[in-house]
Amino acid sequence: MTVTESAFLRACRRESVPHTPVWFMRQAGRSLPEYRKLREGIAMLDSCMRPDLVTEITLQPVRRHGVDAAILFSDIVVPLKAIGVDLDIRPGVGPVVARPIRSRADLAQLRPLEPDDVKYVTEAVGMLTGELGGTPLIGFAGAPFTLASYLVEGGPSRNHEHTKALMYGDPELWAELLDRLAGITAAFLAVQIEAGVSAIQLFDSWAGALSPADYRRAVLPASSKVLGAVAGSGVPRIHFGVGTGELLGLLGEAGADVVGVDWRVPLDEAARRVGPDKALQGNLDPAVLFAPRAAVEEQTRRVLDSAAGLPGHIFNLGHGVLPDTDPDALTRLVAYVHERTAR
Ligand code: 1CP
Repeated sequence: MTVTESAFLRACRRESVPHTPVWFMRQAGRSLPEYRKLREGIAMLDSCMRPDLVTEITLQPVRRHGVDAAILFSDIVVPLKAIGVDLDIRPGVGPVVARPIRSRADLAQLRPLEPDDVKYVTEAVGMLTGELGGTPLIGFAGAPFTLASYLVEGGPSRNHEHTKALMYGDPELWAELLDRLAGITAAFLAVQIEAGVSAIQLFDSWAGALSPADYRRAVLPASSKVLGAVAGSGVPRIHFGVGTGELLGLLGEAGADVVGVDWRVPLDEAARRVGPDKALQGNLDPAVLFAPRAAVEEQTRRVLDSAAGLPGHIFNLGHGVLPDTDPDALTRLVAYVHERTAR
């Protein structure tokens, strides 16, 4: 089977599929013992810059679970690190930024991204497309709002208070910050597409913190710029956020071919909110995988039933795999979705 005719890409294009394709956000990573072993003594960001490690870590969940797509092992802050922003990924915490961006002078940390800044990404994608055969590779980037949250807060944040203070308090500086991030993100996605990824996902993980009116005014223009910049590439664009039930229509409007849905809105209702001509991705609650097998299957059937009438469904979790998830539960889930949906 060619990549172009894979179940995953056919579903992105809303064509008929032999079975519902499945992959998991954060399918590579801490849930896998082979990942933990490989990462021993190597810092997260260092591992992202080593094409041999990136290739091996990306392939691990494909081999183990038989998922229908691979996702490049990287992180949303990699392009920021690549342009020289002083940041680190701390174990058990996440991205931490040395000098948070709060003023116009701080914007000087953000110069445009050149393809040469991320040669290791180009190299890793090249190695992976060789190894993956007919399995599509998904590239990704963080959306401007989610990246801005890390940059303005200086690290992970529950309430995004500094970010919102800037957004409401200095709309001009905010627009400039998001516009620069949109340029960096678009360039980072273009590098991955040029290197051979088959689809891209824009992660606006924290956009659910915003009201629809604020999202439309202060965030959508920048995300549209990113998605518009890669629209002509022929590569499907997945647009995802968490807690975005009230924003699903706007995520689609920003320019997606596939809208990612978390577990809070059933897929049939999500389809009504997103409107026609877009595929959907989701949306099993990642915590369901901690329940007994029969309960996992019951909840999986609920997701599949709510997607039954829709052309274009990619099965996924509503957010990333939780670190303590039993990897065998993931392998069983892939097989179960394939069996239940075989046509
Ligand atoms: O040392 C480690 O192992 C650190 C854990 C880790 C891993 C495995 C981090 C730190 N990032 C990653 C990889 C990663 N990050 C992937 C891998 C590919 C795959 O899915 O298999 C992806 C897609 C990301 C993207 C990412 N990073 C997002 C968007 C997706 C999401 O989960 O919403 C976000 C928000 C981040 C920031 C980040 N990086 C790492 C952590 C722990 C976090 C979240 C911190 C927070 O809660 O704010």
